[in-house]
Amino acid sequence: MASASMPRFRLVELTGGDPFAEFARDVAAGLTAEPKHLSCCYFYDREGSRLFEAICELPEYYLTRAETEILERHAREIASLFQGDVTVIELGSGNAVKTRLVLDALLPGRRVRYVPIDICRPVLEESAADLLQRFPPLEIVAVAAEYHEGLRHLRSESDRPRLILWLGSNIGNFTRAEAATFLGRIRDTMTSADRMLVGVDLRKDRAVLEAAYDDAAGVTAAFNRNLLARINYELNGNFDLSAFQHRAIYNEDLGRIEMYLASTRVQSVTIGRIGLTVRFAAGETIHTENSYKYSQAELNAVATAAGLKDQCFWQDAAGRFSLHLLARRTDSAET
Ligand code: AVJ
Repeated sequence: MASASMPRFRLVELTGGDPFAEFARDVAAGLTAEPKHLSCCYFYDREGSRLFEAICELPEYYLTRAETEILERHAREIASLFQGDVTVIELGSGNAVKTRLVLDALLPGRRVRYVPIDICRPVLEESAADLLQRFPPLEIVAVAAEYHEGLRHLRSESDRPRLILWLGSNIGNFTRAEAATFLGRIRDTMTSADRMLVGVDLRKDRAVLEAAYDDAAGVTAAFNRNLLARINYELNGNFDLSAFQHRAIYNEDLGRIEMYLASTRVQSVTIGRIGLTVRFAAGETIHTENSYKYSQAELNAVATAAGLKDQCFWQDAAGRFSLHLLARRTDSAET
Protein backbone atom coordinates (compact mmCIF):
# COMPACT_ATOMS: atom_id res chain seq x y z
CA MET A 1 0.00 0.00 0.00
CA ALA A 2 2.81 2.44 0.78
CA SER A 3 6.32 2.79 -0.58
CA ALA A 4 8.89 0.57 1.08
CA SER A 5 11.20 3.37 2.17
CA MET A 6 8.64 5.57 3.95
CA PRO A 7 5.78 3.53 5.33
CA ARG A 8 2.72 5.75 5.68
CA PHE A 9 1.40 3.70 8.57
CA ARG A 10 2.98 2.45 11.78
CA LEU A 11 1.32 1.02 14.88
CA VAL A 12 2.94 1.35 18.29
CA GLU A 13 1.53 -0.73 21.12
CA LEU A 14 2.11 0.72 24.57
CA THR A 15 -0.32 -1.30 26.64
CA GLY A 16 1.98 -1.86 29.57
CA GLY A 17 1.57 -5.11 31.50
CA ASP A 18 -1.15 -7.73 31.20
CA PRO A 19 -4.43 -5.99 30.28
CA PHE A 20 -6.52 -8.88 31.62
CA ALA A 21 -4.75 -8.75 34.98
CA GLU A 22 -5.34 -5.02 35.20
CA PHE A 23 -9.02 -5.38 34.34
CA ALA A 24 -9.35 -8.22 36.88
CA ARG A 25 -7.69 -6.14 39.59
CA ASP A 26 -9.83 -3.06 38.93
CA VAL A 27 -13.06 -5.07 38.80
CA ALA A 28 -12.22 -6.84 42.06
CA ALA A 29 -11.41 -3.55 43.78
CA GLY A 30 -14.44 -1.71 42.38
CA LEU A 31 -17.03 -4.38 43.19
CA THR A 32 -15.77 -4.94 46.74
CA ALA A 33 -15.73 -1.20 47.45
CA GLU A 34 -18.52 0.65 49.22
CA PRO A 35 -20.26 2.08 47.22
CA LYS A 36 -19.52 -0.18 44.22
CA HIS A 37 -17.92 1.31 41.14
CA LEU A 38 -16.26 0.36 37.84
CA SER A 39 -13.96 2.45 35.65
CA CYS A 40 -15.45 3.93 32.48
CA CYS A 41 -12.17 3.23 30.62
CA TYR A 42 -13.37 -0.39 30.32
CA PHE A 43 -16.41 0.60 28.24
CA TYR A 44 -14.36 0.53 25.07
CA ASP A 45 -13.91 -3.03 24.00
CA ARG A 46 -14.91 -3.65 20.41
CA GLU A 47 -18.63 -3.83 21.15
CA GLY A 48 -18.46 -0.83 23.49
CA SER A 49 -16.66 1.24 20.85
CA ARG A 50 -19.36 0.29 18.35
CA LEU A 51 -22.10 1.26 20.81
CA PHE A 52 -20.38 4.57 21.51
CA GLU A 53 -20.36 5.32 17.78
CA ALA A 54 -24.10 4.62 17.75
CA ILE A 55 -24.54 6.99 20.72
CA CYS A 56 -22.88 9.77 18.72
CA GLU A 57 -25.67 9.50 16.13
CA LEU A 58 -28.56 9.58 18.59
CA PRO A 59 -30.94 12.55 18.43
CA GLU A 60 -30.51 13.17 22.18
CA TYR A 61 -26.70 13.02 22.14
CA TYR A 62 -26.05 16.52 20.79
CA LEU A 63 -22.35 16.59 21.74
CA THR A 64 -20.88 15.11 18.56
CA ARG A 65 -23.06 17.18 16.25
CA ALA A 66 -22.35 20.39 18.16
CA GLU A 67 -18.59 19.81 18.03
CA THR A 68 -18.75 18.88 14.35
CA GLU A 69 -20.62 22.11 13.66
CA ILE A 70 -17.85 24.10 15.36
CA LEU A 71 -15.12 22.28 13.46
CA GLU A 72 -16.91 22.69 10.15
CA ARG A 73 -17.09 26.41 10.75
CA HIS A 74 -13.62 26.99 12.17
CA ALA A 75 -11.21 24.27 11.00
CA ARG A 76 -9.72 26.56 8.36
CA GLU A 77 -9.11 29.31 10.88
CA ILE A 78 -7.48 26.79 13.23
CA ALA A 79 -5.30 25.46 10.41
CA SER A 80 -4.22 28.98 9.48
CA LEU A 81 -2.61 29.37 12.91
CA PHE A 82 0.09 26.90 11.83
CA GLN A 83 2.86 27.54 9.36
CA GLY A 84 4.59 24.65 7.64
CA ASP A 85 4.50 20.96 8.47
CA VAL A 86 2.62 19.82 11.57
CA THR A 87 2.00 16.78 13.71
CA VAL A 88 -1.57 16.26 14.86
CA ILE A 89 -1.80 14.17 18.01
CA GLU A 90 -5.20 12.98 19.14
CA LEU A 91 -6.04 11.60 22.58
CA GLY A 92 -8.92 9.11 22.50
CA SER A 93 -9.28 9.30 18.73
CA GLY A 94 -12.02 6.66 18.32
CA ASN A 95 -13.33 6.56 14.77
CA ALA A 96 -11.70 9.96 14.07
CA VAL A 97 -14.62 11.24 11.98
CA LYS A 98 -14.40 14.78 13.38
CA THR A 99 -10.63 14.68 12.94
CA ARG A 100 -11.11 14.54 9.17
CA LEU A 101 -12.30 18.15 9.25
CA VAL A 102 -9.07 19.24 10.93
CA LEU A 103 -6.83 17.17 8.65
CA ASP A 104 -8.68 18.33 5.56
CA ALA A 105 -8.08 21.96 6.55
CA LEU A 106 -4.42 21.41 7.44
CA LEU A 107 -3.26 19.29 4.51
CA PRO A 108 -3.16 21.70 1.58
CA GLY A 109 0.42 22.89 1.18
CA ARG A 110 2.07 21.02 4.02
CA ARG A 111 3.02 17.61 5.33
CA VAL A 112 0.88 16.30 8.15
CA ARG A 113 1.68 13.44 10.47
CA TYR A 114 -1.31 12.13 12.42
CA VAL A 115 -0.72 10.36 15.74
CA PRO A 116 -3.98 8.92 17.12
CA ILE A 117 -3.80 7.48 20.64
CA ASP A 118 -6.62 5.14 21.64
CA ILE A 119 -7.11 2.14 23.92
CA CYS A 120 -9.07 0.16 21.33
CA ARG A 121 -6.60 -1.27 18.80
CA PRO A 122 -9.12 -2.54 16.21
CA VAL A 123 -10.76 0.89 16.11
CA LEU A 124 -7.35 2.52 15.63
CA GLU A 125 -6.56 0.23 12.71
CA GLU A 126 -9.90 0.75 11.03
CA SER A 127 -9.88 4.53 11.35
CA ALA A 128 -6.25 4.71 10.17
CA ALA A 129 -7.05 2.65 7.06
CA ASP A 130 -9.96 4.96 6.30
CA LEU A 131 -7.88 8.12 6.74
CA LEU A 132 -4.98 6.83 4.62
CA GLN A 133 -7.40 6.18 1.81
CA ARG A 134 -9.09 9.56 2.11
CA PHE A 135 -5.89 11.55 2.47
CA PRO A 136 -3.11 10.02 0.36
CA PRO A 137 -0.38 12.41 1.60
CA LEU A 138 -1.09 11.70 5.26
CA GLU A 139 1.41 9.83 7.43
CA ILE A 140 0.02 7.97 10.47
CA VAL A 141 1.68 6.69 13.62
CA ALA A 142 -1.11 5.01 15.60
CA VAL A 143 -0.50 4.43 19.30
CA ALA A 144 -2.55 1.76 21.09
CA ALA A 145 -2.35 2.98 24.67
CA GLU A 146 -4.14 4.60 27.56
CA TYR A 147 -3.67 8.32 28.00
CA HIS A 148 -0.95 7.97 30.58
CA GLU A 149 1.17 5.67 28.45
CA GLY A 150 0.31 7.73 25.39
CA LEU A 151 1.77 10.78 27.11
CA ARG A 152 5.19 9.16 27.07
CA HIS A 153 4.94 8.87 23.31
CA LEU A 154 3.93 12.54 23.07
CA ARG A 155 7.43 13.56 24.08
CA SER A 156 8.97 11.68 21.17
CA GLU A 157 6.81 13.46 18.56
CA SER A 158 8.56 16.77 18.77
CA ASP A 159 10.22 17.49 15.42
CA ARG A 160 7.44 19.83 14.22
CA PRO A 161 4.83 22.14 15.73
CA ARG A 162 2.09 20.01 17.16
CA LEU A 163 -1.64 20.33 17.42
CA ILE A 164 -2.90 18.14 20.25
CA LEU A 165 -6.57 17.23 19.96
CA TRP A 166 -8.62 16.20 22.97
CA LEU A 167 -12.08 16.29 21.52
CA GLY A 168 -15.54 15.00 22.24
CA SER A 169 -15.73 16.08 25.87
CA ASN A 170 -13.28 13.30 26.73
CA ILE A 171 -12.02 15.69 29.42
CA GLY A 172 -15.40 15.07 31.11
CA ASN A 173 -14.33 11.71 32.51
CA PHE A 174 -11.76 13.43 34.73
CA THR A 175 -12.57 15.37 37.88
CA ARG A 176 -11.65 19.02 37.46
CA ALA A 177 -8.54 18.50 39.61
CA GLU A 178 -7.50 15.46 37.54
CA ALA A 179 -8.13 17.37 34.34
CA ALA A 180 -5.84 20.18 35.53
CA THR A 181 -3.12 17.69 36.46
CA PHE A 182 -3.40 15.84 33.17
CA LEU A 183 -3.44 19.03 31.09
CA GLY A 184 -0.44 20.19 33.08
CA ARG A 185 1.48 17.06 32.10
CA ILE A 186 0.62 17.67 28.47
CA ARG A 187 1.61 21.28 28.83
CA ASP A 188 5.03 20.16 30.12
CA THR A 189 5.61 18.43 26.77
CA MET A 190 4.54 21.50 24.76
CA THR A 191 6.74 24.11 23.12
CA SER A 192 5.60 27.66 22.47
CA ALA A 193 4.69 26.61 18.90
CA ASP A 194 2.35 23.82 20.03
CA ARG A 195 -1.38 24.22 20.53
CA MET A 196 -4.03 22.10 22.13
CA LEU A 197 -7.64 21.91 21.05
CA VAL A 198 -10.03 20.74 23.78
CA GLY A 199 -13.73 20.01 23.24
CA VAL A 200 -15.85 20.75 26.30
CA ASP A 201 -19.52 20.06 26.97
CA LEU A 202 -21.12 23.05 28.67
CA ARG A 203 -23.38 23.14 31.71
CA LYS A 204 -27.00 23.28 30.69
CA ASP A 205 -30.55 22.23 31.56
CA ARG A 206 -30.88 19.01 33.47
CA ALA A 207 -33.51 17.64 31.08
CA VAL A 208 -31.26 18.05 28.04
CA LEU A 209 -28.30 16.44 29.79
CA GLU A 210 -30.22 13.54 31.28
CA ALA A 211 -31.85 12.73 27.93
CA ALA A 212 -28.41 12.75 26.26
CA TYR A 213 -27.28 10.03 28.67
CA ASP A 214 -30.55 8.08 28.79
CA ASP A 215 -31.81 7.96 25.22
CA ALA A 216 -35.20 6.64 24.20
CA ALA A 217 -33.74 3.87 22.02
CA GLY A 218 -31.76 2.47 24.96
CA VAL A 219 -28.36 2.61 23.27
CA THR A 220 -26.68 4.28 26.25
CA ALA A 221 -28.26 1.66 28.51
CA ALA A 222 -26.75 -1.07 26.32
CA PHE A 223 -23.38 0.75 26.36
CA ASN A 224 -23.48 0.86 30.16
CA ARG A 225 -24.54 -2.79 30.53
CA ASN A 226 -21.83 -3.86 28.09
CA LEU A 227 -19.40 -3.37 30.98
CA LEU A 228 -21.08 -6.32 32.69
CA ALA A 229 -21.04 -8.34 29.47
CA ARG A 230 -17.31 -7.69 29.23
CA ILE A 231 -16.82 -8.95 32.80
CA ASN A 232 -18.84 -12.03 31.86
CA TYR A 233 -16.73 -13.02 28.89
CA GLU A 234 -13.29 -11.72 29.85
CA LEU A 235 -13.40 -12.64 33.52
CA ASN A 236 -15.87 -15.53 33.41
CA GLY A 237 -18.65 -13.71 35.27
CA ASN A 238 -22.34 -14.59 35.42
CA PHE A 239 -24.01 -11.16 35.51
CA ASP A 240 -27.63 -11.29 34.39
CA LEU A 241 -27.70 -8.12 32.27
CA SER A 242 -31.47 -7.86 32.47
CA ALA A 243 -31.26 -7.56 36.26
CA PHE A 244 -29.41 -4.22 36.10
CA GLN A 245 -31.07 -0.96 35.21
CA HIS A 246 -29.31 1.94 33.53
CA ARG A 247 -29.48 5.32 35.32
CA ALA A 248 -28.14 8.73 34.36
CA ILE A 249 -28.47 11.54 36.87
CA TYR A 250 -27.26 15.13 36.59
CA ASN A 251 -25.52 16.21 39.77
CA GLU A 252 -25.84 19.94 39.34
CA ASP A 253 -23.66 20.93 42.31
CA LEU A 254 -20.72 19.02 40.89
CA GLY A 255 -21.74 19.77 37.30
CA ARG A 256 -21.56 16.18 36.19
CA ILE A 257 -23.69 13.41 34.76
CA GLU A 258 -23.37 10.27 36.87
CA MET A 259 -24.12 6.91 35.32
CA TYR A 260 -25.07 3.88 37.36
CA LEU A 261 -26.20 0.30 36.95
CA ALA A 262 -28.82 -0.48 39.59
CA SER A 263 -29.55 -4.03 40.69
CA THR A 264 -33.27 -4.68 40.22
CA ARG A 265 -33.31 -7.29 43.01
CA VAL A 266 -31.25 -9.00 45.68
CA GLN A 267 -28.72 -11.12 43.86
CA SER A 268 -25.26 -12.66 43.94
CA VAL A 269 -22.89 -12.58 41.01
CA THR A 270 -19.83 -14.79 40.67
CA ILE A 271 -16.76 -13.78 38.71
CA GLY A 272 -14.81 -16.98 38.13
CA ARG A 273 -11.49 -15.59 37.00
CA ILE A 274 -11.02 -13.57 40.16
CA GLY A 275 -12.75 -16.03 42.49
CA LEU A 276 -15.18 -13.41 43.70
CA THR A 277 -18.84 -13.53 44.66
CA VAL A 278 -20.50 -10.13 44.88
CA ARG A 279 -23.79 -9.56 46.68
CA PHE A 280 -26.21 -6.86 45.62
CA ALA A 281 -29.10 -5.47 47.62
CA ALA A 282 -32.25 -4.52 45.71
CA GLY A 283 -31.64 -1.09 44.20
CA GLU A 284 -27.91 -1.15 44.99
CA THR A 285 -25.87 0.65 42.35
CA ILE A 286 -22.53 0.35 40.59
CA HIS A 287 -21.22 3.81 39.68
CA THR A 288 -19.83 3.45 36.16
CA GLU A 289 -19.11 6.95 34.82
CA ASN A 290 -18.86 10.65 35.55
CA SER A 291 -19.13 13.11 32.71
CA TYR A 292 -18.22 16.63 33.82
CA LYS A 293 -19.83 19.69 32.26
CA TYR A 294 -18.11 23.05 32.23
CA SER A 295 -18.87 26.74 32.50
CA GLN A 296 -16.42 29.01 30.68
CA ALA A 297 -15.07 30.07 34.08
CA GLU A 298 -14.51 26.46 35.14
CA LEU A 299 -12.65 25.65 31.94
CA ASN A 300 -10.52 28.73 32.37
CA ALA A 301 -9.67 27.80 35.94
CA VAL A 302 -8.59 24.31 34.87
CA ALA A 303 -6.48 25.65 31.98
CA THR A 304 -4.83 28.23 34.22
CA ALA A 305 -4.06 25.64 36.89
CA ALA A 306 -2.42 23.55 34.15
CA GLY A 307 -0.16 26.42 33.08
CA LEU A 308 -2.11 26.94 29.87
CA LYS A 309 -3.83 29.97 28.47
CA ASP A 310 -7.13 29.91 26.67
CA GLN A 311 -6.15 31.69 23.43
CA CYS A 312 -9.60 31.55 21.89
CA PHE A 313 -12.73 29.48 21.93
CA TRP A 314 -15.70 28.78 19.69
CA GLN A 315 -19.22 27.58 20.45
CA ASP A 316 -21.95 25.96 18.39
CA ALA A 317 -24.89 28.21 17.48
CA ALA A 318 -27.04 26.78 20.27
CA GLY A 319 -24.30 27.35 22.89
CA ARG A 320 -24.17 23.75 24.05
CA PHE A 321 -20.52 22.92 23.45
CA SER A 322 -17.25 24.77 23.13
CA LEU A 323 -13.87 24.18 21.59
CA HIS A 324 -10.87 25.82 23.26
CA LEU A 325 -7.50 26.53 21.73
CA LEU A 326 -4.92 26.38 24.49
CA ALA A 327 -1.28 27.46 24.42
CA ARG A 328 1.53 27.14 26.90
CA ARG A 329 1.49 30.06 29.29
CA THR A 330 4.88 31.69 29.51
CA ASP A 331 4.29 34.49 31.98
CA SER A 332 6.34 35.10 35.09
CA ALA A 333 4.03 32.97 37.19
CA GLU A 334 5.56 29.96 35.51
CA THR A 335 7.81 27.81 37.65
C1 AVJ B 1 -16.66 9.66 25.45
C2 AVJ B 1 -16.58 10.29 27.74
C3 AVJ B 1 -17.11 11.91 26.07
O1 AVJ B 1 -19.17 11.36 28.59
O2 AVJ B 1 -20.31 11.96 26.88
C4 AVJ B 1 -21.53 8.83 26.23
C5 AVJ B 1 -19.06 8.82 27.02
N1 AVJ B 1 -21.12 7.94 28.15
N2 AVJ B 1 -22.69 8.39 26.77
C6 AVJ B 1 -19.48 11.24 27.41
C7 AVJ B 1 -20.54 8.54 27.12
C8 AVJ B 1 -22.43 7.85 27.91
C9 AVJ B 1 -18.75 10.21 26.56
N3 AVJ B 1 -17.28 10.50 26.47
